[in-house]
Amino acid sequence: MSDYFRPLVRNDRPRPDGAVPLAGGPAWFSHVEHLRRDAPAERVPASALPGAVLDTLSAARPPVCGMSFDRPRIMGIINVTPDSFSDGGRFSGPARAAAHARQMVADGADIIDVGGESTRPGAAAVPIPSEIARIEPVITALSSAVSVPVSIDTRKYSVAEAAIKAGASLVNDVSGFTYDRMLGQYCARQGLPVCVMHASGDPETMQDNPRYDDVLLDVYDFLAAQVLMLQDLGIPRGRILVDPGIGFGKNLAHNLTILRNVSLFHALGCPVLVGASRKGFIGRISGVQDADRRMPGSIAVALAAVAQGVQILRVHDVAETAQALALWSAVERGESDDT
Ligand code: HH2
Repeated sequence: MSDYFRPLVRNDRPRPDGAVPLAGGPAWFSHVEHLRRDAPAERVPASALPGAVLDTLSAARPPVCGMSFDRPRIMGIINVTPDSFSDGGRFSGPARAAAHARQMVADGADIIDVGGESTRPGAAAVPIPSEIARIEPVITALSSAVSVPVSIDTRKYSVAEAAIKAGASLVNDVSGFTYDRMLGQYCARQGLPVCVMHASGDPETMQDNPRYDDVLLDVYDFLAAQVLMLQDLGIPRGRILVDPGIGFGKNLAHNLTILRNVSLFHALGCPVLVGASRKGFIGRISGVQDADRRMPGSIAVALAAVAQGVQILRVHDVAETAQALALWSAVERGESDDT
């Protein structure tokens, strides 16, 4: 791919004549940034875009797991791992996980993401039987405890299969369907929605000097190729979420470049998910070493992402994120229960 089009997303009202809705949602754009690897970026009006690009950027995204994308959605995180960087060990066991999930839903979570393998930098792979033993009873408990969909955060087909049988309904693969060839095939056979995330390298080594020609465009090309691969397997674009993978084989400058330009990923025609919650770059910039104390920075990043039309935020702090989104929407878009 040689031409990339990043919508310059706006949220203010009223929309001017010629404003194009972004992904059929409340955000809009009238101009895009035309990016190329071998030429400076140019600002061009939306009216000058090739028809297919304009259609992809503006078309409404179909609901995924019953979630429509007319407002930002919150994915609450439950890690049933002893070693996750922020909540490791805290929610292991079905009863504690179910209580936490119930609270997250009451606080505004639209989907709960359960993971049984830490993917923090330096983490070692977990054997499949251990990962299944961690997630299966928790997903079974969550299926009756909460009314929202549950997703399984795994790179492995056998783990996904056990999770789906236990009641999960979306597969979130941080390897972008590169780790286990059978996972994509399984999701296609089962008609499951998926989240395809970019990672450079595996968790054990991914932060050892990550390099890109152009981080934004390289991540975009990877996701574009994986979306095509998943479509070839039989998963329609409308069932695919895309995620640039903040912190996965990316240094501080890489993370910031992606976040600053995250609206580019709307050109893939799929809802965009961002998971920045409590991650290391927030600690680097804020000087806060304790991951549990990075909620304010996480919310700042979440709001910057929704300002660029990101549809799903993967977060630890659901209540705080929901409150921040409600206020942001009320101020920026004039949307509140009282209007
Ligand atoms: N980040 C983590 C895990 N899964 N999935 C998606 N789609 N996007 C992400 O950014 C993402 C993810 C890592 O964060 P966390 O689950 O909090 O920690 P750990 O991997 O240590 O369990």
